Amino acid sequence: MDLFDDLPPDAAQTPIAPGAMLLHGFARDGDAALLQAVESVLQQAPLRHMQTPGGYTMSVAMSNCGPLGWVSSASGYRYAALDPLTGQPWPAMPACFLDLAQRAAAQAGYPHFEPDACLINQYVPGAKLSLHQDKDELDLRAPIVSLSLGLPAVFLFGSPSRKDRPQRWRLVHGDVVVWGGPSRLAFHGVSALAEGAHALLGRRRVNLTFRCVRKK
Ligand code: MD3
Ligand code: FE
Repeated sequence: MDLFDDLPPDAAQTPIAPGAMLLHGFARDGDAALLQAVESVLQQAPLRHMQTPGGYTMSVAMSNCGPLGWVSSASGYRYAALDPLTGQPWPAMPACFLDLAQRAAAQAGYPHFEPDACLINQYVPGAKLSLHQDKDELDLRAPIVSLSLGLPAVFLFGSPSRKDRPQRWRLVHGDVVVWGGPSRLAFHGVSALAEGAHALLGRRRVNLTFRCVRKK
């Protein structure tokens, strides 16, 4: 059962922690256009399973759009202007991505959000993301905006200290979360995706994260 089933799409928002706001179903209306833009980006910059510096292959498949993209390899994590797979710049950020990210950030109290990177994560059942911090971005005053599409996921949200036990939040299709202020450096991750099929995306979950990497 979904507690918010009988609310209009933009009526509900839940504070997760200081600086972190969950906007329930914020992107549900534009989902078809967003998904079409995702597929167009992925045609130019295909999903790939990156290596971690520790020598593992990530279960989440990734790509990027916008001026900078997050890449991981045996030599470390970094943001890069060129896709190492194609040697080309990452595809431009689709207008509907930027519009969604800016409207969500403004709704959560960040009116001047100008992301220069968008990481695309694709999960199939069983894929997961271990607890980590996102701290490769130079502008830590800016929030990160995340959009979930497709199968639901259990999102793990800890504090800026790894020792606290993380909270669990269920993120569903169309949910947008804005992570800023004291939450910006919190540890977070995603539990192994459960089996299922989504009406629009099928057997997968796609997550977009909008980031400000360069200082403004
Ligand atoms: C909280 N992605 O790409 S989105 C990531 O669902 C990442 O694919 C997850 O963690 C996913 O780095 C979670 C929510 C999220 C993203 C970035 C954050 C939460 C965050 C940065 C700081 C604090
Ligand atoms: Fe992250």
